[in-house]
Amino acid sequence: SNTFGRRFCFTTFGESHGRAIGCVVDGVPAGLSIDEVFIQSELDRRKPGQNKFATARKEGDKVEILSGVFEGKSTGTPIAMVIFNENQKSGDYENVKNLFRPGHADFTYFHKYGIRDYRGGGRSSARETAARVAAGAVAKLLLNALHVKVQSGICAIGGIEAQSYDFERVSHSEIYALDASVEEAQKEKILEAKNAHDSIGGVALVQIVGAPIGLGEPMYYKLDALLADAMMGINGVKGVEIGEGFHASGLKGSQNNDAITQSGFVSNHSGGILGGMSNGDVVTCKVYFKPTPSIFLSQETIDTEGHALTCNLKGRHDPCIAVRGSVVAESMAALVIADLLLLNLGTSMEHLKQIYM
Ligand code: FMN
Repeated sequence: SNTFGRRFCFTTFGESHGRAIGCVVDGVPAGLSIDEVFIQSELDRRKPGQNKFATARKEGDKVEILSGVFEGKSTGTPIAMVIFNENQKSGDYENVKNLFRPGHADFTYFHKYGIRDYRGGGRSSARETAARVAAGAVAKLLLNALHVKVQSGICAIGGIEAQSYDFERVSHSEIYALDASVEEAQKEKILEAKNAHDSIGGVALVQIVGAPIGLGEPMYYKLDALLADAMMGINGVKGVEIGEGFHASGLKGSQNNDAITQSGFVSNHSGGILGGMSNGDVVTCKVYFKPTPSIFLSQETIDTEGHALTCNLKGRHDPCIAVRGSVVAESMAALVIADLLLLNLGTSMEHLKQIYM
């Protein structure tokens, strides 16, 4: 499916080297101020070609709203947005059109569908994630109106981990680093990989601040399950941790439980989620990105007819997808919370009476 969400949901369309990409966001309540400058600024954070730590593909990523907005406000009808592709270099992909690039979706797309747009990875290209960021920006507008904040940044690159998290500095960092004390070493890791014609993995941290208690639907639409679904659905994401995450499996209950006092939770190992529902504390989620599959070293592969080949890639690629990926992860978190906020409305008679009586 190309659709995500139940009440606040979106569908994306488009390929990397097609005419355009875009999304249709449905379920946006009427009367939300749609700040186009803000939506564009979110796309600008994800857009390629901004510095030596990202791909050199230059895209303006100018978003155009086609429907669902009148006199600056949402009308309760589907909001369609389009971003035209500008800087495709499809010639770069001529030599790989019949072969399977290692680490890419070529192999599985070919076997599943028997046909694929090989130019720039087609639909499997992370170019599609620009549409998610556009949809996420609308979700963020809704969250802003309800005083819920979503923030993200890079906590690790190539195993170099942040020791502290400062979300205020992320927008001033070329790699969206959360910790100034390791930023240079993290940048060095990226450049080292890039100069060796290779790539490197990394980890983004996403936080949701100010979410009310009770977001998440037991049993099968839990907040943690939904966040994992949203994050694992991002290209190149191979792991998601909530709160203490994998580390909790090595702890004792006495170390991992968050004691509760009259003034709230003493710690936040739970990552703000208990029983699949937000507990009012900061929701924390770590998103693990693999290294970019496109590297400029010779690799072994086969073609669509099964012949053994050496794969030598051309083109322009992110040396570390986690950096721009962190913006996508933040957008997906906003989309999850917007969906759950709307789903939560029918939870109790008290809610319903507040709305209808
Ligand atoms: N993969 C590349 O080979 N080159 C890129 O320049 C590239 N840029 C990406 C940018 C972002 C923001 C994200 C989230 C991913 C990027 N990827 C890139 C990753 C691929 O899209 C992804 O690894 C591929 O589709 C295979 O899917 P999988 O890794 O989820 O299995």
